[in-house]
Amino acid sequence: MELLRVLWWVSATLAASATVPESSRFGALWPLPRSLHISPARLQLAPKRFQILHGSGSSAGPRCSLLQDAFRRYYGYIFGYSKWQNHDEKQPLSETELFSLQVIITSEDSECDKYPGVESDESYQLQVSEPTAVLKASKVWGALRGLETFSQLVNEDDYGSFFINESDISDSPRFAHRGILLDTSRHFLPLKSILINLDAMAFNKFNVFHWHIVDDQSFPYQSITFPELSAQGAYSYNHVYTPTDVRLVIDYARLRGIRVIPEFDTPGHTESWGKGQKDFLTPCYNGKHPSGSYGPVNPILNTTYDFMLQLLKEIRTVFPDEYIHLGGDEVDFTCWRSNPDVSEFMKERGFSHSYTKLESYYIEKILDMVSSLNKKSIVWQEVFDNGVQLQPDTIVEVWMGTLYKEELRRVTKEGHPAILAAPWYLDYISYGQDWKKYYSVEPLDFLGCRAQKELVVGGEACLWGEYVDATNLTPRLWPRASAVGERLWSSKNVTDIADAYNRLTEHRCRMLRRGVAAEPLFVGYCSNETGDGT
Ligand SMILES: *[C@@H]1O[C@H](CO)[C@@H](O)[C@H](O)[C@H]1NC(C)=O
Ligand SMILES: *[C@@H]1O[C@H](CO)[C@@H](O)[C@H](O)[C@H]1NC(C)=O
Ligand SMILES: *[C@@H]1O[C@H](CO)[C@@H](O)[C@H](O)[C@H]1NC(C)=O
Ligand SMILES: CC(=O)N[C@H]1CO[C@H](CO)[C@@H](O)[C@@H]1O
Repeated sequence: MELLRVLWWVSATLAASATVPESSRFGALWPLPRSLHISPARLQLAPKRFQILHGSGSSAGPRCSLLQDAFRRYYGYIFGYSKWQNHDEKQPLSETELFSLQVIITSEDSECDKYPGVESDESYQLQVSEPTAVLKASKVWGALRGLETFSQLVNEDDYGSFFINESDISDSPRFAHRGILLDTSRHFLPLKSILINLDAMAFNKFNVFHWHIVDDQSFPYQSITFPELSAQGAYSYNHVYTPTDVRLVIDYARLRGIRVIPEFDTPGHTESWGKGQKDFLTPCYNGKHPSGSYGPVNPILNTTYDFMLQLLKEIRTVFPDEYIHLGGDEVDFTCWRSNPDVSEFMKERGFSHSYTKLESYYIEKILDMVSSLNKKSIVWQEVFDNGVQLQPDTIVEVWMGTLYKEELRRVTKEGHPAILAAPWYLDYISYGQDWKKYYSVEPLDFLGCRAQKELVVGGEACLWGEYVDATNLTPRLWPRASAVGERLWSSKNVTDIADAYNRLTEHRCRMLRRGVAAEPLFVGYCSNETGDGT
């Protein structure tokens, strides 16, 4: 107790003495755009008159429902929370007025009806000056990011008037892959929680939902081909994602420029699969006899591969993304070692006693299946560490502990793309402002040449679900993940913690206003608050 008090006093004193840096006057932009000029000229917006619309010359017209939907949504974020919503709007505006935001998609193919991918262009230019602001983007994905930025520039004063400064912004992400991992196996997450977090992801310019959908504890994915997997493997018949649910998540994400990458983790982490798929798991032995318990996927049976091919064929059609995450982490060899049939199989193939060779044998087959289905794979780092023959474009996700810089060096030296997750395991919680730790990571701070650095496609904040369900998911994730969001979007030199603190504090209040129950960074309150956290 005493120690906590001291800690509190120290951090309170530090926070109070931090000077407010110049750039915090730029409003609460989060993540900070690449290039930003804000003028002192202030324009007023009248909610009843202001419009977000397609600009002339845009390749996306009113038929682009993705943008129509976004215009409605952002109009709501900008004006919808005003406590003055119904006050008399006839009062004359005292200042120069901004009448509209025109959104112009410049390239011939707006990609309005497509799904976002790792190559998607998210860049945009935003010019705010009277009488109309112009948002230009090559594709709809950049327009979505620019709408978010525009909405963050608008401020409401005490009397319910809305203002924006004349500004000139040019922006694009530093990394292409900016992900959030949610785990729906350790605890089932209701659809509503997933959707709210997709909203929050868009507010922070994240673009990948890594859906760790199944694991040892439960199998909530309802397969069309193998309905028994969830019928037997889910926590209950209520705890499943039907094909309609999955469709909804993918569509909701697409409208926000977010990719959905499902993870079907094998050969470990598969206990729940065994309930609905006979002979899929390895029977463990106690001496000469089966012990009744089961281990990882049984890699010695042909039926295993027949099943996996059928399942992957379904996954390929259900999830439109170019990538499937195949897991491959933390395979426990104890059960394989106990099983005499496995030993026999290994002897026949000359694996001697190398269980990593057996694991590789399995994973290489699965990787080949995925590429024969014209998809690409992501795997956890052990797959690379164990010397599995990867496809050249297989992405390695680096997650283990403190030696991640060395791992990034080795993965990229072999020419593989990498995603960094190790410093961003948000399920680890502690006292204080751990967002600063996440914020201070520099993903490219490892030994390697330029070509190696270019292989780092991005990173992910991971919220594993052992201690997380719908009650605490959102506050545990936000705004801690926002720190990762800015690190992956903004320029390398955006590292001023005091400035970030000021902007993030306001950004968190904005998330609250928009219905995301983000926890506080530290002491204080949110002004202009209408929802929780008043
Ligand atoms: C925005 O405009 C107001 C009013 O003119 C001014 O006080 C403020 O400094 C401007 N903000 C920036 C970042 O220039
Ligand atoms: C499994 O498949 C291999 C190769 O296709 C074949 O040679 C082998 O006989 C099959 N084993 C069984 C038990 O069917
Ligand atoms: C970061 O670097 C860019 C380009 O060198 C520069 O324009 C920008 O002002 C810098 N930003 C910060 C926050 O130092
Ligand atoms: C975001 C927002 O509307 N902020 C306003 C909250 O209220 C204060 C005054 O109490 C204004 O200065 C802010 O602009």
